[in-house]
Amino acid sequence: MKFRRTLLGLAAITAVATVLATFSVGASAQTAYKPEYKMSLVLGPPTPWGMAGKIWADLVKERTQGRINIKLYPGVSLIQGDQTREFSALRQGVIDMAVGSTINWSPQVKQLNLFSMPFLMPDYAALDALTQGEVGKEIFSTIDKAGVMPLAWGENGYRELTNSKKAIKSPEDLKGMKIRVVGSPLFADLFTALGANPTQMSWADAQPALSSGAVDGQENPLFLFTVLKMQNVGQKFVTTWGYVADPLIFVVNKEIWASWTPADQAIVKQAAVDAGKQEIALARKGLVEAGKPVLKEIEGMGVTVTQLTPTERDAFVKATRPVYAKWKPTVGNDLVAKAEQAIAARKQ
Ligand code: X2X
Repeated sequence: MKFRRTLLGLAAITAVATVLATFSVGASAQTAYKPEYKMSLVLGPPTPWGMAGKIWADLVKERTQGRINIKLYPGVSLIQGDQTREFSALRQGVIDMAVGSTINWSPQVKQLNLFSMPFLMPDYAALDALTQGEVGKEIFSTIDKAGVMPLAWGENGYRELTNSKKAIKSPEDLKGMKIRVVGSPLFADLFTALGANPTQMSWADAQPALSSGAVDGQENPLFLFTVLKMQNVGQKFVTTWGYVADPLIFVVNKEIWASWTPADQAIVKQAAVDAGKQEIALARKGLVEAGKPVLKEIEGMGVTVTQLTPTERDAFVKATRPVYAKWKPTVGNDLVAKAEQAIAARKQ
């Protein structure tokens, strides 16, 4: 009897010791919190994605009572402005967290080119059908496997064409025009197929290239056009063609993620989801209301806005079909097929 009691006592002591050890590991992870976490952004406030980063950082600070303190680094300054290196830097821990564009991470995560497939997503419902459905989940698991923790979706938006030369209504109008394009080679293929002369460069280099006339045009969401006052760098013509839209993704470096308690992880994730929702509404403001007030605002800046008719738009769709076909296996035949199905089945 006495022997049994001793055994039970020993077992109890071992159990208590194990629990204590577990707690102290938890506690040491907590004390390893950094005084400040670095968030990378291509564009700071007042652009929608700067707002996304700011709302996220503010919510996290408030909800963790300052345990997690995030500083914004706009202009992708942690990687000297080279936005195509953002994903690798996140993986390596040069960057702790980011709200970034699918386009900029496409060189490392080929599946993210899905959102740059020309004329895949005809409207916001199509974009939402992807990000909020099975396709979105699959993309998140791909990012996770690629070594970065994905938490929520945001939005840069539909990318429209602007230039300093003339109103563009057909691929012929683009012939020979020098267009600045973003990081993924898909865009160079696209503009080459349209007869233009694409040059890949970072956004940091694009602004001086536009103002000096080294390039004639570019493509970016209209929200950025207004916030960055692109008419002042010679962009006098806008064509709304809605050929691609890029979502933003809220992510955290995996080691940083693992250093936080489960409770803090949950807070950071929920804050990203909440910030994403708010930011998507901001990014769509003026574009989803009747008459699209943003177009009026841009016209008010002395800019000619061309809205393509369905027939005019079709000519661009046809001219870029070979690019769609070329990139489908790179993005993943199954993933593209799933996306096409989700879009066909979307609620409008
Ligand atoms: O460089 C761009 O055009 C921008 C700001 O939209 C991206 O980072 C993809």
